[in-house]
Amino acid sequence: MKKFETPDLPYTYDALEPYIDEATMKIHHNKHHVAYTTNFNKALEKYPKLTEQSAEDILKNIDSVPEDVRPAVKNHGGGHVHHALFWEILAPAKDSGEAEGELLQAIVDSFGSFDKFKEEFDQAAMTVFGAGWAWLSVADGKLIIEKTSNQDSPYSLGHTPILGIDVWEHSYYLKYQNRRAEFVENFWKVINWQVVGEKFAQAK
Ligand code: MN3
Repeated sequence: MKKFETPDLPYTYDALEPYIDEATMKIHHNKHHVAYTTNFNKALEKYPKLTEQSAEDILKNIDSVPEDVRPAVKNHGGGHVHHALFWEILAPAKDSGEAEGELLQAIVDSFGSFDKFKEEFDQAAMTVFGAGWAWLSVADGKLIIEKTSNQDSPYSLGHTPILGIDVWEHSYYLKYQNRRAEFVENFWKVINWQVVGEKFAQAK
């Protein structure tokens, strides 16, 4: 049976400083993400055939996962997939770049302007109640902003997330405590726009 693995970060733990601190990155990647991956694998042990799909496809087909392990697959599989995406769409501030080309055009088409998109995304990130994520996703070829609770996945809604912000408190509390707005604002400084553009090109 295939075992899913926690991917290495494509940069060092301190690479996103001062916007996302080293201590948070270490715990978030090495403890939280590793725990999601471990528990995802554990949940799949009884049904090894499921692992013939990608982790994303398992979430897309969540309704066909046997009921006894479905909650665990949803929570830990979601945690595994979402964090893998999160590390990928981040980059040191000097390498962040800007949204451009087809992605920028689609953002303007969907939201009116980049600033308007940012405003709506921030609003989504700020209004996730409790633990969850805000996403920029592709749904039926169009860009949408959406929120999910806990590790519920856009994939399970038939959407493809191309950018996401983790607003679980473990994602920012060490550095920002209750100041989620400051974390959300600083998130924009460390987005890997090249990767988001590539994800858009694949998903649209
Ligand atoms: Mn997290």
